[in-house]
Amino acid sequence: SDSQSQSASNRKKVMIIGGDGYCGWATVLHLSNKNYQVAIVDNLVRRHIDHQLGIDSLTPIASIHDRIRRWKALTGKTIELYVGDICEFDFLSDAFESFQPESVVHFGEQRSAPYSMIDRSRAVYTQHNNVIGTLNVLFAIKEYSEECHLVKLGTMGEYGTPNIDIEEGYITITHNGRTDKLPYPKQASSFYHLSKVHDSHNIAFSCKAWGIRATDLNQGVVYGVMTDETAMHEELSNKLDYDGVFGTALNRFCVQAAVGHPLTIYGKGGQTRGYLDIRDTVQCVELAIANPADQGEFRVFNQFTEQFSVNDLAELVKKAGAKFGLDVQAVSVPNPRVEAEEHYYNAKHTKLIELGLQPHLLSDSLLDSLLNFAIRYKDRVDTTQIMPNVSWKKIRSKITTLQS
Ligand code: NAD
Ligand code: USQ
Repeated sequence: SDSQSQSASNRKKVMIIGGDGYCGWATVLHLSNKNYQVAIVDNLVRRHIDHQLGIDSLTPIASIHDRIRRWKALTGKTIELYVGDICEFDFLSDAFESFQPESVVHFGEQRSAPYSMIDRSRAVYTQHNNVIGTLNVLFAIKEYSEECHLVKLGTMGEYGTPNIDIEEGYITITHNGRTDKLPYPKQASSFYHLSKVHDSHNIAFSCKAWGIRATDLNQGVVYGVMTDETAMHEELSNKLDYDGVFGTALNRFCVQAAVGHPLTIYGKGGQTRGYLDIRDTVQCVELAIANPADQGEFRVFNQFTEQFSVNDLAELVKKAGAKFGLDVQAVSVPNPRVEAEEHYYNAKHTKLIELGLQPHLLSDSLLDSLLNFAIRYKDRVDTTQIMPNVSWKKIRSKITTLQS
């Protein structure tokens, strides 16, 4: 009816690039549930990479088409789908012209540090995919909708681990008697993390040169699997990576505990990072969209809720496991990465809280539910995929096959 199409056109239109991925899928459903009009742009390359490497999510996940059909059947809400590669500008510009987004949330990158360190071809793929994809998004915004707010997923890893406090994007420095507010120094430690630094520079320049608006969300490591929406039906389940290439620290430790594999602490385990629950990822993105940057502004938020060292996480998972009768052991394995294993770390993260973020801090109950999930699906775990098999120092220009 007219009133229905009227209300549809009043609803805010959000394009979610990478909407078939871990953070993206949870965000798609959350925003659709909040009555945003949502379109997914994704070339499904992550599913393809998983096939190539022989890895799989802990949880079974439905195809993108089944996911969208199930959501429609349960809620009556439509999610539009554009399958294609944002590195192809013709495809991306067609999607922009057709959907006319008011915000674009950009999750669509190769996001594994180990993957980017396998060999030259994966390093080049990662930087090409991420840097050119983001450049194309910037050009699409300039060409089709200069008002459109870019919400870009960056990473806390852009800053590295400096021996001073980490600020949110900018630092005020006094040098030889003069003072300026400058971009916070970047010291990323993989070709993946560096791709995000290059993106940040390209976005900052485009905001200045063309007057477009952007928010860089420097996200910490995400943990958890369920959100209110993905819990509604099996076919809406999110994926959970636990393998040595795409799996991240706390998620991996819960799966390792469930299958009786010693927790894999790399080196001394003092590596400290910012972490957040996937339920806060979706909240933060919603807050960024609802409170857009000004025209010409390049805004940076540090998106995490708590800091932990790898050793802290291992202790927490050991304790939680004991409640399930699991005898969780931890081992130090030779660190495959080049990174500081004992260091100062104190990163600001107040801007999203000021906008209204209500954090889900890591609690016993979350660890219990994540462990429960891992135990429920433990027969799906391929234990040969758990140990890390990508070495920062052994990277070669020759094509490398990963043998487990
Ligand atoms: P993911 O691999 O699960 O999802 C990424 C999605 O982007 C996939 O569905 C993939 O098919 C798609 N994609 C990749 N390249 C594309 C291209 N050229 N065109 C179209 N689609 C493309 O990753 P994730 O864990 O959901 O991460 C999403 C974003 O959040 C990434 O930018 C990542 O760097 C960032 N991030 C993730 C974490 C984390 O812990 N998972 C932490 C901090 C930041
Ligand atoms: N680590 C272990 N044991 C493991 C796995 C990891 O000790 O089994 C250590 C790593 O050496 C590292 C830390 O834990 O010091 C975090 O590693 P991770 O694999 O959990 O996360 P990382 O490689 O940093 O990448 C992940 C996402 C990436 C995102 C980043 C946010 O894959 O997309 O950008 O988290 S951040 O760490 O803040 O840069």
